Amino acid sequence: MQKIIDAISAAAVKIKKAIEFSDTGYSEHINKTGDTQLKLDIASDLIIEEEFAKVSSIKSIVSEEKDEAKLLHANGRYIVAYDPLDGSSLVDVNLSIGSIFGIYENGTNGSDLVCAVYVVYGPRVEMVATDKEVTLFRLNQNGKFVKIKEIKLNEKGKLNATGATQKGWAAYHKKLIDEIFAEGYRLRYSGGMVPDLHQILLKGGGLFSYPATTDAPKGKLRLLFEVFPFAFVFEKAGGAAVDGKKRLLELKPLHIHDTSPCFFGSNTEIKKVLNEYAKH
Ligand code: AHM
Ligand code: MG
Repeated sequence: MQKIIDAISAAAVKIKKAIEFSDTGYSEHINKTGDTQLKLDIASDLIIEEEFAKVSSIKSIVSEEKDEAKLLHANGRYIVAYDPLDGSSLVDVNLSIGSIFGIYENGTNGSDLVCAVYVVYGPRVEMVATDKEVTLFRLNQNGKFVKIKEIKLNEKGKLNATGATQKGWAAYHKKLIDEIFAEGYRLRYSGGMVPDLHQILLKGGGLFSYPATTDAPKGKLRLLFEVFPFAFVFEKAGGAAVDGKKRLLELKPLHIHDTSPCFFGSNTEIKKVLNEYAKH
């Protein structure tokens, strides 16, 4: 496992350079989810694939930017699913973006996840990885990630990150969000799930929601490379992650690019979600 985390660290240093200095324009390719890929999405995907190709324990990779899973080492043990550059459409406005990795064994159901890692490219580059605990690392001036601290969520937070187009929200979702704001929560939403969730984790808690909408009844965020890894991080940090009715990590995708409505947060906020959604 450490070799996989080292490969992610090496890829992150290269991706950070690509973000800073290479072309931020669009390519002519459209990925499986229907997004036109940025040249940076493709470059980041290749950087990660090159690093993972050196790690013999990785059997196959599944990328948001590839239509199909790709075999790397037939005798490998792990399947690594990743979003090479999540939130990449925010590069042109110079907001923070990230890379997300789920490391699975035997299959790619939520219950097969054994480790989750993400990297935030912000004013500083940080990496969060799960072991028994959730650990925050920061890139130092020598190009090495050094441990900063363990991340633990409080039982209740103060932030409310509300995703998806509001005109497509169900009335009961709007009621839930309005009630949370009425309790005094502050809005925090950049449109990049990595920095938005990182903020909730580091500021002690709150709620991030990306619900089903009328135009996207199964939500937008992808189970394998976005939803499951963050569900794993939130649970390990003492919080919770649900689809409205049940634990996200109990879901079994039928296809590698499947999506789900998702809610990540500290326990108090997730209980509110479950209570409201149980009525519908
Ligand atoms: P991407 O993988 O194409 O970058 O899309 C995922 C991003 C998430 O980072 C973010 O939470 C979400 O899309 C924002 O979507 P919206 O603009 O609909 O709120
Ligand atoms: Mg993404």
